[in-house]
Amino acid sequence: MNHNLFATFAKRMRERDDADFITTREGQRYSYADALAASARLAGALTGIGVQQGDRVAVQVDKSPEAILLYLACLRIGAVYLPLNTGYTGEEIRYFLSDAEPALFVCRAAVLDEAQRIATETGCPAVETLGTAADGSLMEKAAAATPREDIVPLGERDLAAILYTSGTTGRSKGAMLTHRNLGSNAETLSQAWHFTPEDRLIHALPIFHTHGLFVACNVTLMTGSSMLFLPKFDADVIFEEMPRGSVLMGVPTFYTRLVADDRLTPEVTANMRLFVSGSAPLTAETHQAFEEKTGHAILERYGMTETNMNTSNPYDGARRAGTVGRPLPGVEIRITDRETGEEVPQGEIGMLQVRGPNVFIGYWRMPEKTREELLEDGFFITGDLAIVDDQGYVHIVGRDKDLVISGGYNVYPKEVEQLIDELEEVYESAVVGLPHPDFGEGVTAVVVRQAGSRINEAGVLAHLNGRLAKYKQPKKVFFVNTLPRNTMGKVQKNELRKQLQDTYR
Ligand code: MLC
Ligand code: AMP
Repeated sequence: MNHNLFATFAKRMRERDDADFITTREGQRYSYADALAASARLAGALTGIGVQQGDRVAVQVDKSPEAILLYLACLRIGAVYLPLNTGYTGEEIRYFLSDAEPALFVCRAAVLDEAQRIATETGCPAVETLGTAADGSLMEKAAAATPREDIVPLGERDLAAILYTSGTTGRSKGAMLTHRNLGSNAETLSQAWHFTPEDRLIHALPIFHTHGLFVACNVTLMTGSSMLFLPKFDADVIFEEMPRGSVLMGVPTFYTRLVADDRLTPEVTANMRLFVSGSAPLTAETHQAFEEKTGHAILERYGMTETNMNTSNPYDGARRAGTVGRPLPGVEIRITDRETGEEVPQGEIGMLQVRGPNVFIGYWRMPEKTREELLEDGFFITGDLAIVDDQGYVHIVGRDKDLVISGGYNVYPKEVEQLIDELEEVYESAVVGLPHPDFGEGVTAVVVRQAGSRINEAGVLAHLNGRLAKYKQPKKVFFVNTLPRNTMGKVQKNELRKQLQDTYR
């Protein structure tokens, strides 16, 4: 049996033939037949460039249908797709390329010179460009290439993608996801959420993370439904499109913005059958306000880069505010004591661990990190604290990892602190997430100056600019004389969060 996920997709794509796969408001349209043909041409281009089975293809491009076709082309030939946030700076990209050693880096034309320089420095042999109007050197090569209609036979553990996720040490880890990981989750979700070929997903998420790439696109491909690709979340456009859409997937910020808008009514959402939220906690208030204004209960689910989706509120049945629902079919969870790893009694808070065909196979070239987090019995330690209630619903009550989630993007404080601490004028710093009305949590820095230093907020931010993606940069910088510490000398971030809790309210 060929475990190549593309073999599963191709079967459905052939059945759906001339039906819409991806459309845009600018008039681009790929039917499933078009997507099959275009992915074969792109696969031919990749082969011509020298990309072979198992090679990584790093991609930092603006959202476009062609980026998804490139993802499909990689699957087709067994290359490993490595999407990168468009916000990453050159310095961040240098790390990813040197760690992943891709055979090809696909970038935006505007940054080609810099990309070539970084590729040379990191030993990446090829750089191509891809634009948002089906343009760029990669598309030119695809037009001239001999299409590869074959689908490379693959085993269960062959990699489909590597997605980098930041770590508590400040060094990003590449989560290795297999064809089986992605395929099993797409199949499970399409059934759990009752997807049919008639669905039209309003796709406003970025396509370099699990949510917008795998949850949204793989579920669509699995069912042969269609997606309207929007460059980004824009409430005006969402309101215009909802009467022609059936599903919206979003991070909580999408929903807090929609709820705050007078245009949110039962009428405008009448054609929609499902609103999914995830990637960060959706507050019970937003859930309730959305239901009051539209009659739709948002379906909240819980996942991670390493695991794809683990739990989901039910399609039929109570979608309970403040919970992430029950484990998806095939996914096992257990709640354990943080110190001993033993399971705690039902109803008690503990570390959430998950196991299933959705769970990744390890961190790229980090066997020790993998052993720390992926246990021998197959359970993965999520770093999330949870309880399971008497009806089996999981409540995520906190995080054991030092992580801020801002508008659905993860920011590891360590990475920001290390950069701030590089400044000679800074003695030390602590970065925390504070309640933020729009982003859920706002990245905030608390800095202790060196004696005699006068560095201010602008000085700190200037140092981060260009080194860190914009969304990781603090929204505010505070200066204090000392950081609160416990008797072990550890900075008490809880204390800082308490003191500064009203900063953005
Ligand atoms: C943009 N900015 C952000 C930000 N997004 N700052 C902090 N956090 C964010 N998430 C910056 C901009 O650069 C800008 O800075 C300013 O904030 C205001 O921008 P905006 O125009 O209001 O933002 P917008 O473009 O509307 O983007 C907000 C957003 C977007 C929430 C729509 O960030 C988004 O689409 N997030 C989705 C992230 C996602 O897909 N996560 C899934 C991860 S997968 P300035 O200074 O230039 O004005 C995962 C697993 C799972 O977690 O379970 O799904
Ligand atoms: P990432 O590493 O970007 O995949 O982010 C995964 C993390 O996002 C999880 O470990 C959780 O902390 C958080 N997360 C995802 N979905 C939810 C949710 N519905 N509720 C609370 N936290 C969530």
